[in-house]
Amino acid sequence: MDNQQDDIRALLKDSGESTLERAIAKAKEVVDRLENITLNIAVTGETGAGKSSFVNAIRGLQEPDEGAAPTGVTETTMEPTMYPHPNMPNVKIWDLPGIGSPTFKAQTYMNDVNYQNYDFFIIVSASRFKEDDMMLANEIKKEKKNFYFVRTKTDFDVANEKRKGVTEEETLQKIRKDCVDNLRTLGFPPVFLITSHNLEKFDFQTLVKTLERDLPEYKRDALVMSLPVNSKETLETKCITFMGLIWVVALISYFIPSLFTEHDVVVYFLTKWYYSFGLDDEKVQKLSDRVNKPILRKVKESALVRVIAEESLPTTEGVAKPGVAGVMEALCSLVPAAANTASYGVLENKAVLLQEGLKELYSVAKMVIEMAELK
Ligand SMILES: Nc1nc2c(ncn2[C@@H]2O[C@H](COP(=O)(O)OP(=O)(O)OP(=O)(O)O)[C@@H](O)[C@H]2O)c(=O)[nH]1
Ligand SMILES: [Mg+2]
Repeated sequence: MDNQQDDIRALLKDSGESTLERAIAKAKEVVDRLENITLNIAVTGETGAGKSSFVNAIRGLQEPDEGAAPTGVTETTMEPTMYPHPNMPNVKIWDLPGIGSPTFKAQTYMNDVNYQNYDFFIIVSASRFKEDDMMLANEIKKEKKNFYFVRTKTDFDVANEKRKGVTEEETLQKIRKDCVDNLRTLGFPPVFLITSHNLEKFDFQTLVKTLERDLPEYKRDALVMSLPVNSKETLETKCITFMGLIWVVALISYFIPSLFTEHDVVVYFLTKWYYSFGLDDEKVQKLSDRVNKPILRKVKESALVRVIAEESLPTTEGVAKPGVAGVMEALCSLVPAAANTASYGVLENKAVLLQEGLKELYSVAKMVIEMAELK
């Protein structure tokens, strides 16, 4: 009993509330928000700039993956098209038609694309930003929404210039200067250089950090959760965000498990984190193939990963639904003090099991990054 009191005190401390009732109410609020929050990201720019490729990249997809946006020289985006995130259907990335196309004139563009629907805009260009891009930025500003200039296909310029003996650093500097000069009438907004073919390179991380900084807290968590894992930094940000939810999951799981009628709360969240860390077979296999290393085999050395993978059946609703018994067993084996699955029902063990489960998933995901030699 004393242990349980200590444990409640620890959970209360993490919740920042003074009473158990208030902490439980706050945990419920956090879960409601996490489950129901939507994040709508608009991607726009002129025809052929690379909008659809960027939409795919931030969803961790590329053609010909199922559900990827069509790309290519003739695949013009004609209507605002919504692409849900593969594991988080509430995160929606909108592939907008290019501004200035015959049906989407600059003057009426914002209304034509229903600007109110979006949390922020990414304005993509593969060269200099044009008059239309700047006009759009001004319109977005008037509506008090945020916009971010993304200069894509940087890989292409770097490779071209390299052939002429120009270093990568010099090329990046030249593009940056060119974009900044070009956008001076807007007060020198930042420009993020990226390539949709490889988000590990150039400024993608800086873009993500900027978005995180600008978004309200609850939207930020949805963004962090949905990001493809392509660096240690992204992985750490995810892990810190999930660690901050342990008190929430532990309290809900113990006091109001009925909140999730169809799921065990602990298993549900661990499965979400497993997907968010990019540990599902499909993603790991793709990476294994890309870098030609047996990463999937290594990942399967973790009993927790194995059991989540074996027991989960991906659904179109997003997160899959693994059986509880196997996951419990794998979790308990990570915590010597909770050597049997009966202890799973005890409040004082919930937070410990969750924490150890999260640490295990994090360390496997870190190993994946290291094997794939991503930074
Ligand atoms: N090298 C390189 N090619 C890219 C990049 N992004 C897009 N492309 C290529 O550029 C072409 C056009 O890309 P899309 O993503 O279809 O461009 P879009 O803006 O959606 O085009 P529309 O829908 O026609 O307006 C495709 O052949 C892509 O493969 C990139 O970052 N690097
Ligand atoms: Mg397109």
